[in-house]
Amino acid sequence: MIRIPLDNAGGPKMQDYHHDNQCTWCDGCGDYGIWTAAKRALVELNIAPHEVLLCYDVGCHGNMSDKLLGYRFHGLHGRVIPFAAGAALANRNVPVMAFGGDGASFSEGIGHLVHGLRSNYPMTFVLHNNANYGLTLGQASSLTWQGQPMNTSPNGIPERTLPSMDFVFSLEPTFVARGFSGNIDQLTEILKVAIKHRGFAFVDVLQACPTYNHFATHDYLLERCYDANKEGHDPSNFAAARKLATDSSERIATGILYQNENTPDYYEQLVARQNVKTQAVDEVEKKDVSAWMKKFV
Ligand SMILES: Cc1ncc(C[n+]2csc(CCOP(=O)(O)OP(=O)(O)O)c2C)c(N)n1
Repeated sequence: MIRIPLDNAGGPKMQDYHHDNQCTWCDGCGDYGIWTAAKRALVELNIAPHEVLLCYDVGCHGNMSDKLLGYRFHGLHGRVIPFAAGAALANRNVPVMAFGGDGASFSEGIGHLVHGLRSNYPMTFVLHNNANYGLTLGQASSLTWQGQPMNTSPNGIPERTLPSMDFVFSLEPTFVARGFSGNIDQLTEILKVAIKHRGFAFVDVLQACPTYNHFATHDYLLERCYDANKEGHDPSNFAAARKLATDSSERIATGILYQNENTPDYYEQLVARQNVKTQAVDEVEKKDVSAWMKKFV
């Protein structure tokens, strides 16, 4: 069911974000759910495609850049956070969403994730967590369960699974949420809050990958995921949030796990930008640097 609020009758519609490009995702891929929730969240926040920047890196998830309109940047594998952060700091009037896979974000791009979290850049980061490297045909990522047979490691990999949520919480995040690609209603609500967050919003989305992930399947997630907010979890309680996020042995807590709107974002802490009315992009101008260059020749 597509649910568009009546009060945005004159605002953007779901179809405004639609592109006719054919989807390359497999049938049953969780990316369909994330795509729909992202579209719905933007529409329900009355954000039109020309008012948002959507950033992607290489991966199955990155192919969403062909399917979801908006200003889009599709960059290198694992590098989505730096270029999205740069854009978010250059123009604070445009909300920035970055989408990354678990392979890229917890291996090639893990350094960027560290600095995204500690810097509290004003942006939303959506982790497409299918627990494997999907686009390159199902290699084990650092979030694949240890010992799980995968395409290039039929005996499983010896490394321990990276405790991603414990790692994220160790960096004192200001916003952590977890969604499930099979619960589009809840994910829409999570993304709406994340997009409005003051700093770096980390949204872990557990997603089905029917082709390569035969362990945390759609049914497995459906059975275990529950809405922690509906069960009374208070997102201002850091210790409780960390405990809920990291203990998924029996049931998997989803929803807004931690939210702190009191910490200034990176830009707000830049002394040089205080009381500056313009955006950095407004200040771009051509300068003649030939006199300075002469010093180097
Ligand atoms: C630095 C770098 N490392 C590896 C690759 C090859 N590569 C491209 S996509 C991809 C898999 C992406 O997996 P993930 O980030 O988990 O996203 P998914 O496809 O599962 O959505 C890999 C390994 C690359 N392009 N660049």
